[in-house]
Amino acid sequence: MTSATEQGRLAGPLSMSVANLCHRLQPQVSARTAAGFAEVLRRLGGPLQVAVAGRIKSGKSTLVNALIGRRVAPTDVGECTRLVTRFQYGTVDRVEIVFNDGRKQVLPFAADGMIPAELGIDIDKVSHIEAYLTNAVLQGMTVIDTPGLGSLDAASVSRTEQLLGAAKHRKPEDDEEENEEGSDELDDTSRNAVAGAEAVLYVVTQGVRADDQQALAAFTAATASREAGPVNAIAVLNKADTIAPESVEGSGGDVWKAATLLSEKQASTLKPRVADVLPVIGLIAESAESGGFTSGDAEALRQLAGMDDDILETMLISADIFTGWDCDVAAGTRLRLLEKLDLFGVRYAVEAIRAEPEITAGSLRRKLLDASGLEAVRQRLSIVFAARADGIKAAAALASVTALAHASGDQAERQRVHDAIEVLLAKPEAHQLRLLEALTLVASGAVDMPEDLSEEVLRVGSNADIGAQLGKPGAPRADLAAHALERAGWWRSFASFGATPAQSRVAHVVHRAYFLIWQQIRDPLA
Ligand SMILES: Nc1nc2c(ncn2[C@@H]2O[C@H](COP(=O)(O)OP(=O)(O)OP(=O)(O)O)[C@@H](O)[C@H]2O)c(=O)[nH]1
Ligand SMILES: [Mg+2]
Repeated sequence: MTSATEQGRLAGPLSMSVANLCHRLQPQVSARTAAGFAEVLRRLGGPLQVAVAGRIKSGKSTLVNALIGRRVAPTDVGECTRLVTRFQYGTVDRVEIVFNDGRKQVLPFAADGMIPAELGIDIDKVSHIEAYLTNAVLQGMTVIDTPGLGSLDAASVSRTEQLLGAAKHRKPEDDEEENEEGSDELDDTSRNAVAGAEAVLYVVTQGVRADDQQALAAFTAATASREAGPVNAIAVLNKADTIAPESVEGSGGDVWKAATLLSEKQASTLKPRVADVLPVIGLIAESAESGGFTSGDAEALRQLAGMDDDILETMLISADIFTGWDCDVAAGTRLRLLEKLDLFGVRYAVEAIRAEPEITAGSLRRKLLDASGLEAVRQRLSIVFAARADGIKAAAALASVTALAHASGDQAERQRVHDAIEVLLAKPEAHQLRLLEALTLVASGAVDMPEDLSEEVLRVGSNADIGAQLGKPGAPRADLAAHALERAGWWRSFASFGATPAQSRVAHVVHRAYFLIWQQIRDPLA
């Protein structure tokens, strides 16, 4: 049975039912599969694991720092940007290097509170880094920083792909030999069951180039097996500050408007792989959220705000002019401002000071945070991921259980696990899992649907709010109920007539979803 401590941390009833399944099966499977199940159980008991993935230098680590609210992940340089780092909640701050052979080495954080940029060890032998922080955000989710996809460094890419679940096979020379049948050593499938991400925050930037497309292809390939879809993947358009608004039609010269328009365009390209694309300025978010922006910075900005407008405009033309110009604010200070806010942030802060000369350093920081778009990303994360953590985690765990059974090579064992999963999925309370599965089949194109029906499945499956599920946000209850009933009937007849067998299976699930929605509207307290 599930232990009390595990139960206390499980995300909800679906995770609970999968945990119970693992416990029941453990004594009936080989030692190695059982060890894999133990890892699945451990992961089920932890917070949702969100990987921040994307092309090299897209600003992943910067965004990780902003989300955690502390500058811990090295940005820009250093060998750590080539490793997967998992930031998770711990009662004592510490860094653990995990080697490919399972060995661990504990390191202190560097003096500046960050993960040391250089580790002084052979990183080819390193599997990943575990960073434990006493940080409230991490109680809700584990944030995984990844090396950039599309980087030239093949080893970094394979580390990320492995994490996202794409790497089915590791290099043959890697410790396969020691993994004899029956040993308790974890094999790759099991390791992925622990380290694999359950949700993805995909970071894109404006310049969609050939290698961006490649990275995206790698991402899609990588996440296909981990079932990324609108349920567990969202994207941000980072570095929104660097967008030239005149290059975006309809922006009216406004950077944020341009970023919003571009995000919408990207959203239609990335659909239905991601739920949403949100513009963000990771750099400003990081500085405002992680203590990077100081009262000294505010003072320097105040000085700049006092300068002649024409001169300041000239300085803000480019980074070189801004730091090279001869003026009262020390060049080193200007360089620091640039590193923390870039030109857009400096201009934004100066305008804020000019509009409100008495503004305090604290309010200025707050204004910068508002301008960064981070709050919207946080909200989206909490709607899309946190609210669905139970379903996402349970689905990921079931996928791992299936993969483990499959990898065992034992036909009887595979059948036993398969049967147990079927029994679980047949229970009424597992309906949400079936809906997630149906949604993923449609989103990934595995089941072909006419476009309007695909959209409907995505809408019903990936929204938490009934109005949004029915495409009628804010409509009166009676309307919602009538609509849900009408659609339930429609999907039931589509399942029986006119659908292919694959479509029919999806249609049955959607019919049931509408029926349950209708029941809930009619009888909200039941
Ligand atoms: N102007 C601007 N620069 C940014 C923004 N976000 C990140 N950067 C800069 O982009 C550079 C790369 O940022 P990182 O966070 O290291 O990017 P990364 O994706 O983690 O890079 P790799 O791990 O090496 O792939 C750094 O110099 C950041 O300061 C942003 O929103 N605006
Ligand atoms: Mg990085």
